Amino acid sequence: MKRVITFGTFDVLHVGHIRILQRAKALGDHLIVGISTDALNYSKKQKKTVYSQFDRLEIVKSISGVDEVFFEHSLEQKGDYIKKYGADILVMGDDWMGRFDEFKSLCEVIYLPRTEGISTTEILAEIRAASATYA
Ligand code: C2G
Repeated sequence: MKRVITFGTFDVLHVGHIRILQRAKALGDHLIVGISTDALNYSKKQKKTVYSQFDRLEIVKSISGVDEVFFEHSLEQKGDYIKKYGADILVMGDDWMGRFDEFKSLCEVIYLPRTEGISTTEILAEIRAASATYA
């Protein structure tokens, strides 16, 4: 039984999020997903998410292949989460390349290529542009 852990904000869920969760699950048998809280996300990106942490957690929990979800309160606690959930593999998108190598002492660390051409930021920009057009 290989336990895989990954983390994210997963705001305005899109195919890039879905694919990294599917590929993470394919590396093991049990997928655990840490959802960054609204406070952590604000501290990281200085902007509010569109969906609350509770909605983002519920949405990710409903994705087939996701076995467990929890709230990620700080980037610094990753080692504790890896130990608490007994993860064998930490998976992140390659936009985080090298940032979590320190955890190679605890588990395998794998960076997967991001899905190009889609991001929550781009989606929100398109919606703003569209609403300006039709306003
Ligand atoms: N992702 C992807 N392709 C995209 C967009 C995102 O593969 N087009 C991946 C990211 O690389 C990340 C995951 O989807 O592994 C979640 O992305 P975000 O919701 O943007 O989360 P992020 O801000 O990277 O938060 O502890 C780390 C943070 O919680 C990660």
